[in-house]
Amino acid sequence: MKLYYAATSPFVRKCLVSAHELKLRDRLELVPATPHPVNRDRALVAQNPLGKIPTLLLDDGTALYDSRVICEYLNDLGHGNLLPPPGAARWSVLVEQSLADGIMDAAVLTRYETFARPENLRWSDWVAGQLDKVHCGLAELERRTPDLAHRVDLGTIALGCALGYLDFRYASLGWRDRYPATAAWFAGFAQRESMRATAPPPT
Ligand SMILES: N[C@@H](CCC(=O)N[C@@H](CS)C(=O)NCC(=O)O)C(=O)O
Repeated sequence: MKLYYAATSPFVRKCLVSAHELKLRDRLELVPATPHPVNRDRALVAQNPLGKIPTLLLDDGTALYDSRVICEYLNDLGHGNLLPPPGAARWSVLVEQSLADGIMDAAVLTRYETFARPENLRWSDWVAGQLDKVHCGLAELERRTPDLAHRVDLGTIALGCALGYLDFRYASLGWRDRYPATAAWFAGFAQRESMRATAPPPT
């Protein structure tokens, strides 16, 4: 299987951490991609019309996207338990994944606004709105941390990748001061082999 990827993408990292946890990492061939909302990577668009990573190309040519679908596919392939069986616990994990994906979306969109968009077209209120999503998301995560201990599933993996991305791109946010329970949980989760092996490159 080929995974269209960039080492900086938190959504790709979700898939790679899942693959590590499921002992499937060796089955993935990484294909570097250069996704961009304006200068679209046409080789990637040929597999995924949205031109986004992660995109997983199966051996029979089927393309799977986005990260949620890929993680669920890997979990099925590896007969894993990254998703609980149908019921309340599953909905909770899926909401945590949505919360984490939303934080990552807001952070990635802010990055595009501040680095990809020409300076004269930038809108500071829009950036402030996205960063408010990040903070409201972190506040909700802080309330949920008692439920996260000792869990490795698509909820905790996604949340770990969201926090890792904030450290990578937004170290100046200083989120640990405002969300100490989250910081304590992440200190342990970030030490997992799957997280260490997929850390973003040094800036
Ligand atoms: N919902 C998607 C989001 C993926 C995403 O936004 N990826 C970014 C890179 S981190 C991307 O490919 N952006 C290119 C674009 O927006 O056109 C997922 O979960 O995979």
